[in-house]
Amino acid sequence: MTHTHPFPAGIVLGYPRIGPRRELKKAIESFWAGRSTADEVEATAADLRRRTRTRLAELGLSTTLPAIPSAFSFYDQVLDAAVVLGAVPERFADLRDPATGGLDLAGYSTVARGRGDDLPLEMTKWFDSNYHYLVPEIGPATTFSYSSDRPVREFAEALADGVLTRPVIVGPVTFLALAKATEDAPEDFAPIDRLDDVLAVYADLLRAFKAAGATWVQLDEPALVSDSTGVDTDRLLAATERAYQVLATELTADERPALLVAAPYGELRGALDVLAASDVDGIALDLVRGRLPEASPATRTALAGKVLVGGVIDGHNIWRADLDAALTTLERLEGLGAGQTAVGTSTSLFHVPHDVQDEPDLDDTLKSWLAFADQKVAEVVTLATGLTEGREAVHAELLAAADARRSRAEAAGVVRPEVRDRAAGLDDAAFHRGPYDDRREAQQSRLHLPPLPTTTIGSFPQTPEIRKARAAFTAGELTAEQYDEAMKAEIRGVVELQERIGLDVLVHGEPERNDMVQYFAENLDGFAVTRNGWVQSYGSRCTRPSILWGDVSRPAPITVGWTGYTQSLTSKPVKGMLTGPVTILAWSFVRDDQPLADTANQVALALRDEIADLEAAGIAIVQVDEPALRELLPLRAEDHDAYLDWSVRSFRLATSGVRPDTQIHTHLCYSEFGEIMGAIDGLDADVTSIEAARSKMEILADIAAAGYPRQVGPGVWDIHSPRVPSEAEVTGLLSTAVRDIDPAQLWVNPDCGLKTRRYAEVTPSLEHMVAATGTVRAGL
Ligand code: MET
Repeated sequence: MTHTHPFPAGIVLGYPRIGPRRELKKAIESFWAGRSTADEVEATAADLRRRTRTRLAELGLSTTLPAIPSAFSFYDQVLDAAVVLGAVPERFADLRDPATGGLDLAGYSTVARGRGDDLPLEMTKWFDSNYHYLVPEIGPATTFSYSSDRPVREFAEALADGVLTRPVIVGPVTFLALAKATEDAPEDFAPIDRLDDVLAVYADLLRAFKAAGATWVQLDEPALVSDSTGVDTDRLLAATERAYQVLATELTADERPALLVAAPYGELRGALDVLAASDVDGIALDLVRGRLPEASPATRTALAGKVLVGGVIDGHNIWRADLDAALTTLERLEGLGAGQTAVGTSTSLFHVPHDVQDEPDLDDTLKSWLAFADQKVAEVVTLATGLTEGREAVHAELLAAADARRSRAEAAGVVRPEVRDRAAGLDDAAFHRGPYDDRREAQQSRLHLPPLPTTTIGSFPQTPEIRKARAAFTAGELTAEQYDEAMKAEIRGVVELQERIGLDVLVHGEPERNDMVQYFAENLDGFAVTRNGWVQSYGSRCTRPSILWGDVSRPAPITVGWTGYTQSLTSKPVKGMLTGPVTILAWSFVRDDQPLADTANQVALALRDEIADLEAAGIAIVQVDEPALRELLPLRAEDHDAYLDWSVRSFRLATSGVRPDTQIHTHLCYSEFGEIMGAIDGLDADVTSIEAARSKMEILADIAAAGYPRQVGPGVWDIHSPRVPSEAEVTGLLSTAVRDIDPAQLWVNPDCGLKTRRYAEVTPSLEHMVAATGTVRAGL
């Protein structure tokens, strides 16, 4: 019943795995490219794991109690769990080792990345983070067997190195809640139906950990804080009860390590009572996103035999914690009477970069307000000391944290009255344009576009030449004038190509942008950018989120020069290209000292000014990209309306300052249109482009059914793969489209920007798109 193994006073739920210099990314990409062997990648990975352990120990985590997580992954933790369970889709069955059922590194990579017509596992967002996991495919016929001892070997490797770690694996309920049913599964099948079969393998894994000497294992169950996984709450709670009946009770405490169930990203609510009533040995709560629980008397009694980890250090953001407040929260958590109260991070630290001390370009004052992963580990250690030895023991650290917060609150630029006054003085009119019908007419008589106008989403290939020029400019080898000239030459090429192909609305191709968010961050006040602040987005892909630390304003026009130059080259309309406020927030580390809605409106006002300048420069169409609109949707349905309300308002604030004859476009990427249809309508954009090629335009039926009145550009070319769609294929998609919705509402464009593609794919694909449009137009 009670945990028999000692638990440390402070832990982190997980740590970045990509390496301070993206060592893992480089190693695995070189393996994929055939430049290194699997053994070489394994050696790099083992070295990285060892350095991580050493670092975490140096920072003060225990090496004799399981404070340090063993939570490595070559690609994704959900894929790792699927591999342990042997749950690899049928189309990859040949990759499995005939003896164990496991995958070698090449096979594992193939499941993650696909081969030929065998599509990889689908990728989707991990809770409300910007990390993407691979979606397991589970059907009635999926076989489960303990197929990979890799996690156990990694635990043993650490132990042999003198460090008792705590293995971390995605828990059974979350694994199944995040899985999707295989295509051949009957309608009424859900992956969670397979719970018992999966539990049998988890039991094998736990026995293996025990045999290897693990004292505690962490099972990550973030599905328990969400009502958006597709499994309804009652089913989720029943599955939780069953899962931990099997793993914690039926598998006795002698047969397995102690179990810590971690629930990052939100509040456990009813699931806390279920876990408390089970025989799991510990529960880790996210006390950054969630409130302190009001446990029932029964739950309090049950907690007396358990470890409760208070996740008070934010794993999601990069600000130094208010240690005093965190300690108070922990003291109140102690009041729940758990057998032991420990300190933790709210989530794994893999959402934040490694080390703020590794940022030579960041301003020292700004640096003093920040905590990346290593600083957060130190915060956990401080709080653990405070909790066990009393506040006095960490007096100096608490004071230093308070000083940093004071410095931040008072610093120039954090609060700028002129920015605040402008936002406070907005009236409702700032969020509204005139009636759509009037706008449509005014825009048509200004633009004279043919039916089914053709365009692209903005970016053209980021060629090696562009990257080289940017690197040379950053290194000081090119002057600003030379760099400008290189970009202009690129733009001329992109314009010529679009004119030759015969597109109706042109773009400049975004050669000057390293990244659609960082570019704006570099050009707005209130942001800072990092040099080494990489975080994993998926697989080997990393992003370097900017830091939004102060009140935002636009010191000077940003895109007007480039867009105006482009327009001067052509008589076709050129579409101005901006990133929307929600996406800028979603893909940055955002200040935590004011509501997101207020921050979004500051960004929106800066964009509003930019759009006004574009309009004044004669630009008739402006696209404001919001691919992250759906991404920030809260995990609990009850919070959706409030989020959609402020996010939609910020878009409208950015875009409502224009004349009726200026056309506003937006691009949303994802095809999950249905559930936020109301919000999309609320954006009031004249034209909305969306991803639709993979789902064969299914989305249009929903749009028609909803009576959506404005124009849409469903993507006709899936740009995520190097495949070139044939003219016939695009003609087919467009023929469906003109049947499903009024052709007067329809635009023709690819699914997304073309920056990751090569011209060898872009040129023929766009040619096919334009030719197909001609055919379908002729039939209208
Ligand atoms: N305008 C951007 C581009 O074409 C939109 C990208 S959305 C992820 O690259």
